[in-house]
Amino acid sequence: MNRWRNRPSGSTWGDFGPDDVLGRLNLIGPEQVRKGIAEVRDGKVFSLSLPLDLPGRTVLNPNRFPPVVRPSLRAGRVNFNCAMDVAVPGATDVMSDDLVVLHTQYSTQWDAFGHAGAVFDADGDGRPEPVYYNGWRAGVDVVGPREPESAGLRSLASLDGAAEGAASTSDAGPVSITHMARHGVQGRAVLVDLEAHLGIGRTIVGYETFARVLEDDAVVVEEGDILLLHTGFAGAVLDQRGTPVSGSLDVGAVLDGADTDLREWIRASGVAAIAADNYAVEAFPPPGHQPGTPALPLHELCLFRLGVHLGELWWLSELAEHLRSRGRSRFLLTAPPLRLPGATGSPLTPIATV
Ligand code: UVW
Repeated sequence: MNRWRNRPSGSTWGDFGPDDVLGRLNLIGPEQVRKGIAEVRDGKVFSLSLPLDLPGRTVLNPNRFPPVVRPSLRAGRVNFNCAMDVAVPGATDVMSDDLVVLHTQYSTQWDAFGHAGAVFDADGDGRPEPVYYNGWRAGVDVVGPREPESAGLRSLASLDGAAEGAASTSDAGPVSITHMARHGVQGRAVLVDLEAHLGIGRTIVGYETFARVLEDDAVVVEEGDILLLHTGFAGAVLDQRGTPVSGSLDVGAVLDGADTDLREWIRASGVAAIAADNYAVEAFPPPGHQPGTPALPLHELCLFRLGVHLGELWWLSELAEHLRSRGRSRFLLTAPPLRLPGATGSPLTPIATV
């Protein structure tokens, strides 16, 4: 029996099977990989990740912090520039080892479907409930603590169960990022260069503007392609060298996630995933937000309805420049997240091969 009776309008729920966890990644199979490989001509590779300690500070999101890197311990000593002699008497090695506390969506990242669900009456009982892509349920399939004491950085002071791998307090299960990692992410990608047309000023891009850019650059997007949006935002991040201040990153293009025509284009295009070099891909908070509608309408469309992963804060400027100089927009993208069980997102180092 299905977990849901009501399917959100325009969604892909059930299209890839009742228990699907991959969404439109299902469209990336051998044919799509071959199409990506056919785009490799120059033999040049671009790394599409920012340093993961950027944007810097907490200007973009007060709840996400730069990574914390600390040495681990060895025989009760600090395991950094550590004489191995402390563990193996007489040994001449010098060892360093560390741990990282990482907010998965702080920098270059993929969002999993579990990052954004919706309050929706999926079971048809007349009462909306919190639910995710393909009807996976909050509190049943996607579980986490209720008390703030078990979340956030402060809760790390007590890591009871860590040695047994039992100190985690949340698990996004079927909508966690681990499924994307298991599937792998490699295929044909298409870059739309919004910065080249709109500049670095803050622009909210609806369908009309988006379609004009596609037409001007003769960009063709087909089913199964991964869509990349270059806005120049990550260039501003790099320029600010980890010390942005309030308002200094209000730059570059963002999509208007509530624009009906743009939403329809994304649905009908069959894009398998979307990644941008900006924060949130879409305008957040959205201008003129109406109560009873999502605060992140593009997230709601992509992660909740369509099963389309979203990437943010990728570094795309060098790739965009190269493609423009060659009059191209397509390339091979290799972009798996970390295989991190239970997480709602993951940092990554995407690679473009052109
Ligand atoms: C928010 O969480 C507000 O945005 P995003 O997930 O897109 O970074």
